[in-house]
Amino acid sequence: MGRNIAQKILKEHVVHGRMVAGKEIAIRIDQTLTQDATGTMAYLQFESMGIPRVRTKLSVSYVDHNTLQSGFENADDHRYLQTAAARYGVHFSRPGNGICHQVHLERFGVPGETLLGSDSHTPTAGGLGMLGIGAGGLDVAVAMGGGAFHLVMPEIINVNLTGQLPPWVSAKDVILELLRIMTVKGGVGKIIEYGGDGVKTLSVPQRATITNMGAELGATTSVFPSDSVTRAYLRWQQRQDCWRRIQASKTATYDGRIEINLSELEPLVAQPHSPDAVCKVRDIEGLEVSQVAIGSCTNSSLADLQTAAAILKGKKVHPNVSLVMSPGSRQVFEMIARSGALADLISSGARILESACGPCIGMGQAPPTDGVSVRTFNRNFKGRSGTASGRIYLTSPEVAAATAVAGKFVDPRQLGELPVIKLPRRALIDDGMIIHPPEDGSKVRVVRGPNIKACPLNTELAETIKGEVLLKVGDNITTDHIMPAGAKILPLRSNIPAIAEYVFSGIDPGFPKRARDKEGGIVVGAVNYGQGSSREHASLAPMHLGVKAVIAKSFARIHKANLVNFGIVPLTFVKETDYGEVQQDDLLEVPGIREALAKRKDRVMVSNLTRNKTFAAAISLTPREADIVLAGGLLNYTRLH
Ligand code: MIC
Ligand code: SF4
Repeated sequence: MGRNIAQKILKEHVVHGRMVAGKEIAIRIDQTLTQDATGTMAYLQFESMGIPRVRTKLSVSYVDHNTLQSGFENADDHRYLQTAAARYGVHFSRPGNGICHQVHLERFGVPGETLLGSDSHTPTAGGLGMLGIGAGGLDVAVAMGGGAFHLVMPEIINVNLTGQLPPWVSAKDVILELLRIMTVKGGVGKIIEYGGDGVKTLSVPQRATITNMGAELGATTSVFPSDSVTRAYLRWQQRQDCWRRIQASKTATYDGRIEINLSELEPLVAQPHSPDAVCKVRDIEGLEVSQVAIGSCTNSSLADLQTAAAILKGKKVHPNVSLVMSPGSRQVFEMIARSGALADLISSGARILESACGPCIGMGQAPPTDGVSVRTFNRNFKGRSGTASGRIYLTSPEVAAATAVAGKFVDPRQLGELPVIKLPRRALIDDGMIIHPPEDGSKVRVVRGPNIKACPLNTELAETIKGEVLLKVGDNITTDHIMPAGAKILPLRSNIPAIAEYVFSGIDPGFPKRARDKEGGIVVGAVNYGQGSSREHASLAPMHLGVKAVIAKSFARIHKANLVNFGIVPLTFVKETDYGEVQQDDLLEVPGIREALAKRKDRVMVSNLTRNKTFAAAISLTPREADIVLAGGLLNYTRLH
């Protein structure tokens, strides 16, 4: 039987286990990427392993998130990252060079290779036929040290694309349609593999928009074939040497199939506060907006920005709208500057930001109170923009640009012909903002600022867990809820005791104090607990506050792995109705949890001492994961093994 693309790439990299959906496998990692908000912890963890130099084919450290330097913290982190990169053999992409995923696609991604990144949107590289997977910083640190990456073999879902996108309809609408069909939890435990006749009509940046936002499906990764379009893109980037054809065999099989006819799509929008709350733009036409933001790793390719500029050319941004634009990379920035598109954007009244994540992670540009903000980004979780009452809508650059002029939602198809944009024959290649590590970095002094504190360690798992329910939350709680980001909190990413003071701050500001007063406890979650960002701080900081276990209806993949990595026990309700029986402040006890994990049991009984009831909780951990939790996390486990 022939293999599909995901199986072909995995097969070449698997070092342990059988590729059977649901079973644990370990894969060799060719490349890693880190960004500054997760990178400092990742390199601190790498340093604690005592390995002199990275053992990957290529590792890149990007600075793109924490670029607002309102205090010394971010600047110190950048200096730490730069010196650590030189010391340990990592390429360093300087601040201003662009968003990790966009730059990686342009300059480093290789079809058929594996990429592990400490950022959930690492699957962007799937647009090139690369297998990019997001993970916590500690998993990336292990991969940098040459260790394999362990994951549960996902199911592989084929999305069959037919037809061709009509004018004004874009790649963003393809992934929004898939989010509408599958929801934000529909991709958990799955790889989304694109195929069909429609694929050849999509450019690599368009494919990358789609694979980027596959993260919002909860998917392990998403991947496109590597075909002649991929080769043309790599040639454009003067990197054709790394191209190889990767296509699914004719006889390949899949665990599921979804059909999307590109010709039938129309402009779509994700409404507040979830990327899967998708409707047609025409259904909300006329809704007034106060901000439009074009950029982020989802939609800031050259074609995206040229298109937005062409729509805005000769027009002025509506008086009630603030339009901001952040290019995805310095390559794109310089190219729109040279083509004149930047001048058109400036003349329309757009506020030009640097080439970085910016408003996407709440680094400035918070919308006004109750404001409607239309963004070409990938996440619209409540509060992520920095304004609790802000209402964030996710759209394509076409819809965003048209809306910026109108001051209200418009279906851009009414605007007549889509302006034709022309891309230059060659991309502008200048890697001058990427610092290559020296051959021998052993003499480089790694510089740590005062805000950089060591990564805390957990203790071995106790025989029994006993503690109060510190908080009970509902479905689809994101890691932005657990460990918020934004301009104020992100600078504390290298300082766990300080950042821990903000755990759950958007939902329940009293959480850290309560956790400390009660000497820790348990968190109760519902469906898809921990979706979104890969930030391991969403488990490290609760661990620091004494959280011992999270009992939920189900977990998002990366967050569950991060809980395991820091020795917090993830348990799931066997009977979902038991969720209703537990309330905040209830005193719970899980006797014999240590023995249950050691004996590989698949369930434990939890006693609710407050209500005099018991319920069953499932333990769905691989033997390796169980051992990691027993040891009190992956760092302790690695020392023992
Ligand atoms: C995000 O989009 O939420 C981030 C910020 O890029 C995160 C990483 C982080 O929290 O630093 C992600 O997607 O993993
Ligand atoms: Fe940056 Fe936003 Fe992309 Fe995360 S989703 S990497 S914050 S641009």
